[in-house]
Amino acid sequence: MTLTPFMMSDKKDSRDGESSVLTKTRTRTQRPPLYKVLLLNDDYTPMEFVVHVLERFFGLSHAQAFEIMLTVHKKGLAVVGVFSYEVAETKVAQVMDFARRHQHPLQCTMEKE
Ligand code: TYC
Repeated sequence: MTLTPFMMSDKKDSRDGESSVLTKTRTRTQRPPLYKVLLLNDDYTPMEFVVHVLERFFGLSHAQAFEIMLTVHKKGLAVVGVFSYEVAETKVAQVMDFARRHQHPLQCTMEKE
């Protein structure tokens, strides 16, 4: 028998009676869960204050901030952004602290997407 480079041995299978099983492990990429940050309407927080909050903590333009503020005002709540747990938690804490310091009842919460 002539041996090609791929057949460096003429033995069929040196493992006596053993069958070979090849297993492939599928590695699934796990993306971190995302969290929606929600702003809630109330009757007392001034519209301009909410617009300012959205510009300051969510990096929105004045026009985007005004639009989202109006959605909250009309519908009761709106998603203002989607973030990792840690970032969402920080945004909620920043908004709640800022509102409290200005004595406005504005509420901001987060929920898993
Ligand atoms: N409803 C408030 C008002 O009429 C405005 C407002 C908008 C308050 C959005 C909270 O998340 C809010 N002054």
